[in-house]
Amino acid sequence: KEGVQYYRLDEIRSHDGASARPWVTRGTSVYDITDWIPAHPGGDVILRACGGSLDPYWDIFSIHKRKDVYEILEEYKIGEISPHDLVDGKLPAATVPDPFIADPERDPRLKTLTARPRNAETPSEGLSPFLTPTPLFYVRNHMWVPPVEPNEHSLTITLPSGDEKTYTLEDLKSRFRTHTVTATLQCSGNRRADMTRAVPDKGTNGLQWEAGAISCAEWTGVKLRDVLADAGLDLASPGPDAKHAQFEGAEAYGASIPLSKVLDSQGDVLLAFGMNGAPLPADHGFPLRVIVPGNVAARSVKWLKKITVSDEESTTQWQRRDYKCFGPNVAKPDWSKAPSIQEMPVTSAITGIQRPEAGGKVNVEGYAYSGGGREIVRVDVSIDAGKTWAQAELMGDEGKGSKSWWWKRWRFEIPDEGDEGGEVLVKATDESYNTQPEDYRGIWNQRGNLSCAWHGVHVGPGE
Ligand code: MTE
Ligand code: MO
Repeated sequence: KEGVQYYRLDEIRSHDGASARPWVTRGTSVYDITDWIPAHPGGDVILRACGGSLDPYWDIFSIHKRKDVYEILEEYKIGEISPHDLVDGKLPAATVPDPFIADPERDPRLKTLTARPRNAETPSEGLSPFLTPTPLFYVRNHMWVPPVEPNEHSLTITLPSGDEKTYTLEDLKSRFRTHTVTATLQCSGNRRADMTRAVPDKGTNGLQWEAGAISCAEWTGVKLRDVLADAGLDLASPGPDAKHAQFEGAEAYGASIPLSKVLDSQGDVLLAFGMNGAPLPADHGFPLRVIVPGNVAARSVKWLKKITVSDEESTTQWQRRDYKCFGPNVAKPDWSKAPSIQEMPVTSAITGIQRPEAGGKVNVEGYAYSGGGREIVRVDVSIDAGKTWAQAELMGDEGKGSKSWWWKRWRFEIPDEGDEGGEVLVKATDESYNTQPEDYRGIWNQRGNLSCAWHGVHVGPGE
């Protein structure tokens, strides 16, 4: 074509995320996006695609597949990929990067919702023990598992003063006291499918998790407050600009928590390198993640690279948008008007039903959990639609940590299920006497967050 500038793939590759002028391709077009990067709403994540094709990334971030985004990109077009590098007018598959190259093999027993990125819930058998077997721990990845070299991995901490300090993994392991904390992680979308079924006229947006976007493990690491003190933060008077601890993962995910949670000597916020007595697996943040016990799992940032102590919350969409709740009447939320979810409300679920071979009693079991380290004090079960209740037996599990950061397992025997069986309902109460709402109409929100109404499962012959 007349006047078209063509570029070879070798040259495009040299304009990667580390170069002075990063380029990307989309289809067969080439763009110099140097001037767009500072304005990119998703931040630096776009650098990952530079030097190659945007297409596999836009397949993940499907938000980009819109006319206005295409138009913005067109402003930066500088030419076309040379026909010498195309086969049948297209880039050969081998030259298109696979963002998921470092994703590990997964246990086939996990219940997969999406494979790329990996989102999978713990199956019933994994919800039964107090500590979830690591291969069955639920996985919630917004993007790919970032490739990391443990020997090269480091953590940089920036304080409001501008002071910066970088730690290798070895520094963290050798220079600080190691602690082990038992903590349940729960996704804000756990049990979203229940809300969707209960309010079918409105539905919810997001992954349709059943009751398995929750798991419990023993985490080993060093206390973030110890490391912040070493980095130069005055824990007793951190100053007016020290309000939030922002965390960044190696792929692009980020979130923050109030600094008060870190400073609390009973807050138990860990920089964790161990899970259930072994190194963290790739899916759960290898080699380093933050564990924020008692808070929504979205704050426990995996593949941790950077911590910034700041006067404001993390600016990511995961802090400022997605993980918030609004009234059931709100269709288009003003995101700035609600606080980010941190401590989650009390919830419970039925996760297993064991029926004896010939008649007899039916054993029902499940979990109950509350945020903020609030211990579960009671689990109530009803087999007559909530007219009468009885108490389930709480298992005596005890974890490690300053507060009750872990779930409580419970079991209940149904004396006689009758000929037809029926619905078993469960609700839990925490130490602050918070309890679960009866149904979903009053807590419905479009994102389907904090879906925590009474849980019901049909139990009966033939189930
Ligand atoms: N950290 C990074 N870097 N990337 C992510 O996608 N997902 C968050 C949180 N930390 C996420 C992350 C969310 S929403 C949840 S629920 C938990 O990780 C899930 O932790 P898990 O995969 O170890 O169960
Ligand atoms: Mo989550």
